Amino acid sequence: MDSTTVGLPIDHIAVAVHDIEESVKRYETLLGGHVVHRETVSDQGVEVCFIALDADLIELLQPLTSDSPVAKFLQKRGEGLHHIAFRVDDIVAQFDQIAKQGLRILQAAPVRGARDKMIFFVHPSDMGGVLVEFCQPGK
Ligand code: CMX
Repeated sequence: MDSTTVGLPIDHIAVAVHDIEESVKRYETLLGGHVVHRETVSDQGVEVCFIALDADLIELLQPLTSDSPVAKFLQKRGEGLHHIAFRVDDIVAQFDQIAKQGLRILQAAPVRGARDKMIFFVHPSDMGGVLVEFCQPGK
């Protein structure tokens, strides 16, 4: 491993948008990205679309209902960076480690998210204003 490669890898960066179709066009036309996955994640109240750009993934999030967390975010702050997701090998170990540090975790235990990953979120007020997701890829 390169000695400069330390810490958890970023799995994806998520952007909250009003209109996923419009945003997809922007990422495809201006940045050369292409759609690799679309899904409705009802438990999180979002329609998601993953766009591959080189080796990185952008997740576009469009709210399904007006009372979902992403709808609330859009009402308050408008479109923009919503969260950064870090990939881990063992989501339960990561959950326990973060819980031990007393950070505000938004789920009682890891839950199933998009692409069959197990995920949990840490509140932005405990992470310097950035909503952070940890995710473990599905088998
Ligand atoms: N990034 C940074 N700050 C955020 C934020 C975000 N995504 N969402 C909310 N905040 C800030 C608000 O601006 C507000 O700050 P101030 O107190 O300074 O005004 C504060 O957090 C509280 O915000 P709120 O509007 O009162 O919202 P809630 O506390 O009710 O909810 C949060 C915030 C993070 C707990 C909620 O959005 C949540 O549970 N998020 C996790 C789930 C989620 O976002 N799911 C969608 C994506 C799922 C997926 O990728 O599949």
